[in-house]
Amino acid sequence: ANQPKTAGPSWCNSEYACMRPSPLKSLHNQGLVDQLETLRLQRTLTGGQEVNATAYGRAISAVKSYPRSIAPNPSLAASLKGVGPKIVKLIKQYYTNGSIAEVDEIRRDTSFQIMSQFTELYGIGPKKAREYYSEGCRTMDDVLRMGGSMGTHLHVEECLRILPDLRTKIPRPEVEEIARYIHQELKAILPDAVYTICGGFRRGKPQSNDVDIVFADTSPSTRSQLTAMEELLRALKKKAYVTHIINVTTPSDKYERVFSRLDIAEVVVLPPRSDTVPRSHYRRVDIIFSPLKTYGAAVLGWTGSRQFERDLRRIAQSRGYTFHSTGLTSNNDKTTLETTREEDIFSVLEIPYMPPELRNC
Ligand code: DGT
Ligand code: MG
Repeated sequence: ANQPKTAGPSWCNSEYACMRPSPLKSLHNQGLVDQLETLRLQRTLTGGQEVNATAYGRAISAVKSYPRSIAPNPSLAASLKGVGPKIVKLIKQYYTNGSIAEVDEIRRDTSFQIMSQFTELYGIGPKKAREYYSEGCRTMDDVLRMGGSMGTHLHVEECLRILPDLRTKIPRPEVEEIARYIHQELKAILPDAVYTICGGFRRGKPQSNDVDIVFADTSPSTRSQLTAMEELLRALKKKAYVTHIINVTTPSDKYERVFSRLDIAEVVVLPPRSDTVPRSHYRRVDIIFSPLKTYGAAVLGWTGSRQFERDLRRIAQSRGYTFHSTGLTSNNDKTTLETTREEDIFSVLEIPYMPPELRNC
């Protein structure tokens, strides 16, 4: 059997990030994590380097799960899973000089600043950000006028109007208020609907970029899920709570294999002022409807982090399953297991349950 290396407790040496407890912020090495994050973002935006964004992602995840300070002995970074010699050199540089020279350089670079801002726009990935930049775009305004959009249904002027709000982070009490409001409306359609607020909120982030809410109907319903979603959106629009519907999808639009149905509405809401909402902002909300039978998979799949999800899928494959927010499916007989609770998935895969606050890999 593999002996744990010297880096720390054996679990922090797992090759799967989803098995290593990873807090929101590293208690002892967050300064280093911030520096590596800049390198990862820069590699994502420019692409094609020897040490690419994925490699930095793995290294960041390893450092985040390391429960002690690396400062007294930076050489031990070499024993962390996913940290190669090139990154070890950078880590040593960080602890010797207080920063990584290339990071300082990147942060000063205006093209980097501009392109990373573009990717904050909904629907703009690194490739498009690069394209817009090389076509001469320097502001969000430029991008929108060049045809960059927040979903096809919004006009440029409309995007520009709500964009400053959407770029403002959402505090936790408002996230909860939004979920409560939508659930209240849904109860008129599905009285026995339950919900979980997923995404970064569930992982403990103090502020979120959007709200991800997974709903399930706990009573056998005559109404189809998609009809319920349509009715909900109609009701919310009528009250002017939902102001924009960016997109409504079912998995068949996105994936070839549909395990069980999952309907997603990407919307913009404008919560009215209240005690919890001192000033109204437009907010991005993802409303997800899951069958109760696979509710655990939907909640697990929508909680993230992205690195956590990536490695969870790898573990699932190694055990003969395919994991997706629509369910855990056996690769042998293609049956989708009943996973009403998240715990069901961990137990089938025979891995320890990881609380959401420790899934920030
Ligand atoms: P933020 O930026 O504060 O909203 O942070 P997160 O971590 O909530 O990021 P977000 O909202 O982009 O994604 C939350 C999780 O949901 C993420 O780990 C992956 C998952 N997710 C996001 N988009 C999709 C999607 O279209 N389909 C599925 N199945 N999962 C998604
Ligand atoms: Mg989110």
